Order: sequence, then structure tokens, then C-alpha cells
Amino acid sequence: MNPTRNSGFSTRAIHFGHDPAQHQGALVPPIYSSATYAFPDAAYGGRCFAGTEPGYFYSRVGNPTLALLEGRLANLEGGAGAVVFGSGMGAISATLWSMLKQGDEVLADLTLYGCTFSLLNHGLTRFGITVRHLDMTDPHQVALAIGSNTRLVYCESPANPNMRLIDIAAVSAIAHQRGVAVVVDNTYCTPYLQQPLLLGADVSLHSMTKYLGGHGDLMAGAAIFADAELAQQVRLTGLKDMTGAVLSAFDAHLVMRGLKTLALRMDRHCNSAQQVAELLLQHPATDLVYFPGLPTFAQYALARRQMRQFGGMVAFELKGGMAAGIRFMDALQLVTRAVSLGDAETLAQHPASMTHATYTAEQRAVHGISEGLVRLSVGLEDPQDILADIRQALDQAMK
Ligand code: 3LM
Repeated sequence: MNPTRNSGFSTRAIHFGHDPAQHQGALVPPIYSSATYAFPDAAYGGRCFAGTEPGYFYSRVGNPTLALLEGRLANLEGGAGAVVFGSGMGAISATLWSMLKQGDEVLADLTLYGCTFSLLNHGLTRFGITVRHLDMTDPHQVALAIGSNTRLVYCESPANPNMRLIDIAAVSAIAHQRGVAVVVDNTYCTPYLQQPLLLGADVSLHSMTKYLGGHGDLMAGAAIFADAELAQQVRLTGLKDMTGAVLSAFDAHLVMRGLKTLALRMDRHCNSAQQVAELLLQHPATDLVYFPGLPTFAQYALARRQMRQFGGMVAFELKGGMAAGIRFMDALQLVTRAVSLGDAETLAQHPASMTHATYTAEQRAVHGISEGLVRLSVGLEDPQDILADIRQALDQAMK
């Protein structure tokens, strides 16, 4: 069976692109570990390099195991093509290096994952690309900011770590009117919760290290494209020549294993995160709670419109600021103190000193990342155990 786009999400995540009958009945797709490929004759190899023969010729450029994953991701997110990478940063850097040239301007939202902020401000700017951050929670700011050199709009929604949302449809409509491309990091949502391309974006990026892999045992990234030609350009320049950030076939296999349970896991992550957010909201130790599924969340209406559910990430501030946040983290017993997200284990981290330490303290203040913020990636343990640990750590933090 090869399901169409009309089949349900999980059916496609499990089956799309693989026919056991073509692989000696193997239910699970084989892992092609080969780096290189034999040519039937020299002319065939030449045609592969010239791009006139579709065959595989070297695994940095294309590999059957990776191609299956790429096809599945494009299908799940309504894309015309996808390219996978050895990490999320590999996907982001290869995409940006391919789409931009000297003299171009990038408009970026205020809040971005720390290494993306660093790539933009310390990487791209060294090569004559201008980066301007603005508050994209107000889409009109984008309309006002677009100038003659603006080539690309970049955002995350929800943003790491403070959960601000961007109205992807509104920003895309504004950018496209002016011929500017829109790139959205969809890592927090996964293709199950949000589909940026269907909302109008040109590229959707993922760290597959997170929910898509889902088990904290691999590093991987993906870029999914509305336009197949752009996908090919990113493959042949950003991946092949500029970054070489190729994914291993073994890790592609693990991502496909993760994809089979993505919807199930996300339902559980979302449900438990909602309970955690509600606990945090009513606990006397907390000051602010950032979770799109709380009616008190400033962008609750947008969250309901744009996301299938509200995700598994929660951020909050304690009344005692950073000192209380550190007391909270050190009191955790079940919840693990670690960066990353989307794993089976619930993880807690402190963005200002960890994932967002690439910003200076002054930049964090401007970019809306407070020093006392604590971030939780709510895992798949029994919700009552997660809640009990968080409750006792909040109690400790107040002492
Ligand atoms: C983290 N984030 O703990 P990789 N885009 C987003 C991300 O959150 C990340 C990436 C891209 C974290 C990693 S911090 C040292 C650990 C929204 C990663 C980059 O290259 O696969 O790590 O993805 O927030």
C-alpha cells in the first residue's frame, strides 16, 4: 500500500513511500549504508554528475534510505520536496547559505534558538549579509521593515524558549506581496501539530533530534520546501558543497522508527504539558507561565487557529527570579536537568545560562528572554509522576 495525501497522518507516517513487495517482503525499509554506488558504465556516471541521470552516485548528495525519509517528510508536511541533514543546525545553515548572497538582508523575529541567533548574527553577518531582528508577533512590523535588499523572513513558532507565536499565514502573505521568502523553524510543533507550508511559508525547518527522532538517541535535521527546485538547490549547494552536513543512513532509519509513533507521542506530550502548565499557573511560587494552551496566554486565539494542539513545551518564571529558578531545578528528582527537548524523559533547563547563552545579557533583555526563565520539555512518563515532582520542586523553590 502506498497511501495518498488523503490517508490519515499516522498511516502516512508509517507507510508512505515503502512497498515491502519491492524489498523481498521486508516490512521495515532496508538501511543502505553505502557511501558510493557502482556505475554500469562510465557514461552513466558522467550523466549522474551532469544531473541528466537520476541515479544515486554518492551518499552526500543522495541515498535511498534518506530519500525515503525525505519523501515521507514532504508528504507529511505538504511539501514538494525535502532534504535531511546531520543536525538541525545543518538544516538551518545549509538552507540559509543556499538562499542568501552578499548584500541580502534577513528579517528575523526577536526570539530564536541560541545557535540560530549565533549563526545569523555571528556567521552570516561576516559574509556581507545584514540581519535585522523585529517583533513579528505584530505582522505589520514585517510590512514596515521590508526593504529593497530584504530576501528572507525567518521565525520560530512557538519560539524557543519563551513560546511567542508568529502568525505564519499573515507574515507569509505580507512577505510574498514583496517577493520575500519565509522560513519557519517548526521544531517545537512537528508536522503533526503545525504545517507552515500550508499556511504559506516557503521552507519549514526541523531539528529531528527532538520530537521526530523522539528518543534522544540521534542528531538529525530536515528542511521541507514548497518548491521542489529550491529543495534541489539546497541539496546541491547547501548540503553537497557548503556544509556537507549529511545524515547517516542508520540515523535516518531511527528517525523513521520515531515517525511511526509521532502522533501518539505528541498527543501524550501535549496532554501532559497542559496539565503541567495548569499546575504551574495555580501554584503560588510562579509569576508567569508561557504555554499556548492556557486561556491566559496572550496569543491563545492564534494558537487555536494555527496549531492542532498546543505542544509539549512549557516555560515559566518564579516569583523569586533566577535564584528561585535554580532552587527549583536543583530540587527536581524525576525530571532531568538537561538541554534538548522532545524526548521520552521530561527535561528542565535554564535558557539564560544554557541554550541561550549565545546572547549577551543585554541582548536577552532586548529579545525577550528573561534571566529567570525555566524551560520544561514535558516527557512521556506517567503524568501524575511528572506533576508530583514539579509540585515538590516548586514547594522547595519557595523556601
Ligand atoms: C535546545 N535546540 O535545547 P540540532 N531549532 C530549534 C532548536 O531548539 C534546536 C535546533 C534548531 C536545543 C538543543 S542546546 C545546545 C540543545 C528550535 C536545538 C538545532 O542541531 O539538531 O541540535 O538542532 O533548545
